[in-house]
Amino acid sequence: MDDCLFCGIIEGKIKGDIVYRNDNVVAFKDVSPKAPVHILIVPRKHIATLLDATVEDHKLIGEVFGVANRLAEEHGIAKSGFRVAVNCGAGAGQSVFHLHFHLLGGRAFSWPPG
Ligand code: DGP
Repeated sequence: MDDCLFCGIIEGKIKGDIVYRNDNVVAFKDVSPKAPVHILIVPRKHIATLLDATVEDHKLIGEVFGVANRLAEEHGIAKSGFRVAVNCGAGAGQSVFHLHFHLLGGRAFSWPPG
């Protein structure tokens, strides 16, 4: 999608610190990290929010969690614990409307999140 920031990063039109890519998913460091490890795992397909994902997207979303596990291992946060979070909608804090999964680790997290 032309005016989408994350589509721009995925397509290489906008700079991003990419740590992983395959045919379906791209992962890059969050520009404003909230933890020592903060990576955004983003389906290449433009889906605005989690609510917009269809049954056809469920396999893709499953793949995202596999990528999260892999990146957690690679970035040394698998054993200490990590969080995968999705903000769905502005009310939940979503600011970029291209579905993405936050992979956070490297510090202790409280629950519930603020
Ligand atoms: P959310 O608030 O859940 O929609 O998360 C959006 C995240 O995207 C937020 O943590 C900051 C990050 N972000 C915003 N602009 C950029 C950018 O230009 N590059 C990168 N790498 N991350 C960005």
